[in-house]
Amino acid sequence: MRKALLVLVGTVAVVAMGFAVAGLASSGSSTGGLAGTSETTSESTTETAKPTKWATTLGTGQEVPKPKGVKPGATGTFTVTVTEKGAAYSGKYKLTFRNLTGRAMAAHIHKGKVGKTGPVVRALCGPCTSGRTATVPVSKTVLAAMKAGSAYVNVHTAKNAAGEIRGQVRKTG
Ligand SMILES: [Cu+2]
Repeated sequence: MRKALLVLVGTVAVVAMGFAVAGLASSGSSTGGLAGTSETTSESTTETAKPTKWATTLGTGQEVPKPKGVKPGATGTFTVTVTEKGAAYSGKYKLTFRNLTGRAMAAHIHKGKVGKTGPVVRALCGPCTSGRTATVPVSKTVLAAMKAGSAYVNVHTAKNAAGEIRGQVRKTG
């Protein structure tokens, strides 16, 4: 009889300890452990999606072929912030230019190395006004070209239909 009671008490103690351990484990996992790990994961995902900044200064000297009848001080700037948007990207850009031979008929992002010409991979505007800001889709191809230093922006005029000022896009942030 006494032995049976001891066994019963022992069992209760073990069960109680079991609850205590289970309680610790569950409170531990909700405050630290797993929750902490998943927070870290989502933070690093956010970092991957952090917008990147790109820019270039456009000039007549970088244009290929060499533009004709250019004015002194013909120049421009292009900046773009690229943000991940689902499976694709969007780019908020600003384009400025001055001292061109005429109206800016069009501006594009082209794929091409310094000194080389290449196809348009993103139309920016046409005709264009200096100081323009807009948000456009940026494909993975365009972003890859930018990352590889193989993307340039140029502005076209009637006199220099192939492009009057140009700049190679570089990462700035
Ligand atoms: Cu162009």
